[in-house]
Amino acid sequence: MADIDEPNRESRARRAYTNEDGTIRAEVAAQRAAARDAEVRARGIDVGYVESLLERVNEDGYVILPHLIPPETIDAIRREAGPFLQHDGRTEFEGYKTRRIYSVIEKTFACNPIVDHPLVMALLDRILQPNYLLSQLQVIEVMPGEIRQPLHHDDGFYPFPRPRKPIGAALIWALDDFTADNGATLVYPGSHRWGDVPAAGIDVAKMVPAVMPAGSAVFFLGTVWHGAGANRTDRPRLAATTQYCEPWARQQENYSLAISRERARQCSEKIQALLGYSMLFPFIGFVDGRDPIRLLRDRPRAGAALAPAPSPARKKGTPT
Ligand SMILES: O=C(O)CCC(=O)C(=O)O
Repeated sequence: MADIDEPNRESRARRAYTNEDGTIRAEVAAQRAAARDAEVRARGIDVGYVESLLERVNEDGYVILPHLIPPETIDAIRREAGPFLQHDGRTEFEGYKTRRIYSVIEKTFACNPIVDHPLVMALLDRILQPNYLLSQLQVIEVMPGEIRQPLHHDDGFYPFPRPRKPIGAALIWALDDFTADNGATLVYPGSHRWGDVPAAGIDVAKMVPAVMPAGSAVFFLGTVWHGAGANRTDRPRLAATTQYCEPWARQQENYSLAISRERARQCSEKIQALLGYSMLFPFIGFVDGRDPIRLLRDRPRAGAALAPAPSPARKKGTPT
């Protein structure tokens, strides 16, 4: 008698993308890498350049990316975000002479070009798992007289001992020229390799200010110790930060609540995925057993909001 399960077993084998020990199969990894490089080339970026930047990141934990955005993008951020920069920080970490905007995409789309910047995506594609997430987007204005921010590393609140792989990566985008005097971010080269150390033991004199012209960004791993420098000038230092995390980690900003679906619908597909309209296949991030992108694509029918909750139905298989 024929084994009626055989065809299913075959198709399962065709779909399996992990080895029995849970690691990604070599041919699947190779296909993914080829697709990733093709996408990088399609965006007009030299794969060799991306690799050279990654070498710096592996060595130092960070790299400065010069001239990433044009003056028009900076002007738009300044114009649209400026009116929201009204309140000084509430803690030493936020900075009592520092102004910040959170939930930025709910307030302006002007920062969107930095969120899904092609070169940044190309770097993150090599560092984090597919469908990594945006964890924070802020505009930060360090005012004259601000003192140095407490030193930290951005994935420090995930409770895993160091040394370890980063759980995220971040950029500080210079929207004014960053100088050693106006609060350029201080980074500690090589600190991504450290074990667990107390911030008080770090020798600030060995930190390097990310001096760079407006429109550039410093890219660093979530394990790199850093902090905004003191602003000893009489002018504010404007910046933005984009922070990303693994798709299995919780985002710092709760974007499913902070950004409305109407705003998310107006973002690029990449930003939608970064906000959380994406999954780490097969089980992380699904909604009603399916890919959450459907929430943006399937518009509710008129009156749907008034409809009674659907009765539970048996579901089969994994989210698609
Ligand atoms: O503004 C800066 O230069 C760094 C800010 C930062 O690291 C943070 O707020 O987490």
